[in-house]
Amino acid sequence: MMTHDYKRILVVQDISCVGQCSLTVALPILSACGMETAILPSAVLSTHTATGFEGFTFRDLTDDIPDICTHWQNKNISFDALYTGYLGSTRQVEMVERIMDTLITPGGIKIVDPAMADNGKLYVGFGVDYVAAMRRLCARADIILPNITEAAFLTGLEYRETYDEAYIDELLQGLRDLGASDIVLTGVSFDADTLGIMVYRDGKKQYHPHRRIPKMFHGTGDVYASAFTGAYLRENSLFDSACIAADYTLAAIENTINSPEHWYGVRFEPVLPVLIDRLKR
Ligand code: PXL
Repeated sequence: MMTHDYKRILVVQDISCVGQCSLTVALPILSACGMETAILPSAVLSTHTATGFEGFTFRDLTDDIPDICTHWQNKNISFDALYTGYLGSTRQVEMVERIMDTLITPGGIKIVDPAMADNGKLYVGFGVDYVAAMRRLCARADIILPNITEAAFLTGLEYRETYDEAYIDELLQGLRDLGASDIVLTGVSFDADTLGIMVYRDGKKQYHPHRRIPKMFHGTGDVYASAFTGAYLRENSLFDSACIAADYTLAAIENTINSPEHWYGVRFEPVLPVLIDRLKR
């Protein structure tokens, strides 16, 4: 029997038609977690923008957003939570700030994945103005989910591949100084064999280490953030949600690692039961 709250969440991200990222990841994962999922597509791309898909199409939907939001307001449509990922333009980031004020019910959770960079580099198409706008959005969020690269861009601190806990503390402090509240920092590694998640809330840090898989997979940030959002909205604690999402993402990677033809994303769908089994009833 279904006992949990049935929540309606608004997800703002692009549609990458092929490539297993953003909305094609968020929708199935949040549905599996038992949420009603509404979408605001930020852009439509033929594929994602990573190496291997050169020549992708890109239609920015920024100009459609004000009318969509006005229609929703006229129909008294609102949302219990907001989850944002890859956005199509700097102006759009500002529009999402307005959505936080107008379309999310009071007390609704605002989760921002500042999906804009990885491995020390911004994604193709993003520049310093986008980073500045994303800083403002992160300041308004309840929970942000940056990786180390994104945290470095947001704080203006140097990106480092090897570091100690003092560097992580500096990143967390820098994010706090921006105005960010709860922080889930992904891809944190203190030795060669482990990777993990550092969770920060109310002056307290908690680390969830997990096995490091020596290969990068595209779209894992979106799998992680979507699973985290689903687990958190199903009333798991911040730390438990971070752990559940990490374990699920790892299962998706393990389900892909022996399929070299699947280079563009992770095969997360067949392992959805791993996520569902961990959610509170
Ligand atoms: O996974 C993040 C992401 C989302 N959407 C698009 C992307 C990327 C990462 O490269 O290109 C279009």
